[in-house]
Amino acid sequence: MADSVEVTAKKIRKLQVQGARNVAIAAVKALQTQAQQTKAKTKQQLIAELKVAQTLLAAARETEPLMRNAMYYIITQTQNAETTKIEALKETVVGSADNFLKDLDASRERIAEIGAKRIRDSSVVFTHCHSSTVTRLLAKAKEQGKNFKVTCTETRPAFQGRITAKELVDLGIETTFIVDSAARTFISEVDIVIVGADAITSEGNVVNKIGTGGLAVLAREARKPFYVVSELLKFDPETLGGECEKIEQRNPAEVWAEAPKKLTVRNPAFDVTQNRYIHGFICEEGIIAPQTVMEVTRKRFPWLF
Ligand code: RUB
Repeated sequence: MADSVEVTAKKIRKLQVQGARNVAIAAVKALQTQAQQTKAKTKQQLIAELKVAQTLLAAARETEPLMRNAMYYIITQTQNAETTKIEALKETVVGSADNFLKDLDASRERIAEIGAKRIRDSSVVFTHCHSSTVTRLLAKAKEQGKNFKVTCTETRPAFQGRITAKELVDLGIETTFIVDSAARTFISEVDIVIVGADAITSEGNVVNKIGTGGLAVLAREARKPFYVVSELLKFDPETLGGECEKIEQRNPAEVWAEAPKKLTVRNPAFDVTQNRYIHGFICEEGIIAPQTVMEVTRKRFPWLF
């Protein structure tokens, strides 16, 4: 059985589970565990329990709409189930969670297939942070026998770029590792920039690891195409109602543990990349323009709106 809701929330908070997709998968599995272990006797009690879990998990990282959308889907399926029998409802939670995870896998595979076509032989790809979706796309291109190199940033302060670098080296991809502030120096040597996403807004902007927005501006200046790979379910429906995507502010000690007492250290986890810097979203429906993301998402996932 997967970790409990409490253990999962703690792991997510501490970045032991990181990346939007991995966070969502962990949360979905935690809801399954909750349903399997529940002592609830009525539908009302079970739903109430799931909602407490939903609040706890969502608060573990606030810039993760994929996790929120996943939990919303599972709980809504359970609420809408035409039964009050507790065993059947538990099965609904587990079954809809399994379906969600299966679809998520299929989406990533489709994204990898579509995106791999943009990796040309002898090209250099630039990426930032660690996105399991980007890694899968690069792995797919490598499986297809393409010969390319990757440059990746270390991604201060939590060094997720090291995860990317290790994965790419293990895949046999020639990889160059640089400090974040060297991005401008190396951007002229690359052919394409590909990053992941944590959130997509109704305007087609992207929220991703801090530094992504600056990288997009650099890519524009250097005339390099900048692509975002993302499952459409990273779309945040709340942004349609006027809410701004909340940017998680992490512990300043991650930046400098022994900082002087009177120093202000700030540590936002993410930033916003505006749609005008994005060549395209590589998603499960194809490569689409930022301005169309909301409509494409609405068509594929009407339950989200
Ligand atoms: C990770 C990050 C990733 C996205 C997409 O930030 O910004 O680019 O989450 O990842 P953190 P994926 O390490 O703070 O979670 O493609 O795996 O969903």
